Amino acid sequence: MRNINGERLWASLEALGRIGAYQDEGSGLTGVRRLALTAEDGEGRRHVVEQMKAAGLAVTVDRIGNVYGRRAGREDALEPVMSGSHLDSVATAGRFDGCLGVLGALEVVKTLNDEGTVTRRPLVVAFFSEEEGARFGTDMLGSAVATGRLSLETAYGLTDRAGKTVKDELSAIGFLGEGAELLPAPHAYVECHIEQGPLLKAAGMDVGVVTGVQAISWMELTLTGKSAHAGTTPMELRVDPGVVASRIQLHLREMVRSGRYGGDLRATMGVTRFEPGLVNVVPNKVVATVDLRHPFDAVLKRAEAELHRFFEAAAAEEKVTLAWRQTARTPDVSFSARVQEAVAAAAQARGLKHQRIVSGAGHDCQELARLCRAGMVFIPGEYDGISHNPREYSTPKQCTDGVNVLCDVLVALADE
Ligand code: HGY
Ligand code: MN
Ligand code: MN
Repeated sequence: MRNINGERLWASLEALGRIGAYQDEGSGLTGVRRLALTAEDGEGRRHVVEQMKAAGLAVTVDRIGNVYGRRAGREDALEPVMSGSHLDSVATAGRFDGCLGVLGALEVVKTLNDEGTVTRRPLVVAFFSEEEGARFGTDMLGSAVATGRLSLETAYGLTDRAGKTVKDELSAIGFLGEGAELLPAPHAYVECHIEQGPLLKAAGMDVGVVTGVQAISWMELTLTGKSAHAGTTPMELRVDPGVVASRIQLHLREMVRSGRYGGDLRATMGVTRFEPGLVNVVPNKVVATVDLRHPFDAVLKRAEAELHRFFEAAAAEEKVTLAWRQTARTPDVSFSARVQEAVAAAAQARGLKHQRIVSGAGHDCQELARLCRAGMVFIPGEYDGISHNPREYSTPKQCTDGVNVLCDVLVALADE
């Protein structure tokens, strides 16, 4: 049984974590901020590309900035086995989300290089653009384009809050590649990722065998009212979009608590931007986002329908104009039973405690699952598995265990 080099993996996570590092005022911790296609993301990408090349991989960049590092197989014409994740982060990130999947796959390659093993099939290490959706508004952007769910034109036209487009920002960081964006189906795809939640650690597990991903719905609402003086304007004369945003927020909590959608509906209003955003001015505009998730798409659809009815009615009652758009929408996805079995068998063989788990977070793997047999290896996180936060932390042993299992699964699939 081969073992990856855990110290080398950990050092690579720490080195990448220094790119885009920032001092988080709230926690006093050092976080990571590498929003997609920013200069920091560009620096992180170049850092990993250098390591891919140093590991002997042939690197290509496609037209949406996805990067693939290919390692030849004994029968090099066969479809490759692919593994990877993303390097972009939210604005208040840790150093494991996405990075463990990319650097873990690279560590598998380095381990195979060290022992001179060449797998039957080629191996490809990948990272995809804007997985988080935190800057351009829709998640799994690069992998959605690579697998045909979103068109390149749609992706190129997405803009950030400053009106900068994906295409221009790809060009600005030097990752507007020439490779065809539609990915030929790999033989299989496996991604190692932190759980980003409390379940595995609480259950005393070393590894999560991921069965799939829950359904996700993102909406962006623009509520327009009438700006006015906060002191002189009588309440009955106001048209206040802030009131509608607050009513929607409270209704989300009522929907969750009502039990109408079982106990698994998750609802988040992550963004509320008030304009002009001044203490003594009734806002004239509020931009708000809603993130709704549920393990079953049919139930999420019912929740969406109720929410749409509610925010239309609340806006009308408050005489506020409502415009809204769907910014991300993915159904629940099930992962390959074959890959799940391989993950479970590898964990078992290593004496690692493991259990099945549904992913609460979206991942590039759910896009690849439309192309080929796909699955994920989760590792537990400390501090209740907190993520999208500088406190995100998994131990060197947890990372090594996860990447060892990843290695076993990739080699098994690549020798099929
Ligand atoms: O939002 C998500 O679930 C993922 O982190 N992009
Ligand atoms: Mn992630
Ligand atoms: Mn994330």
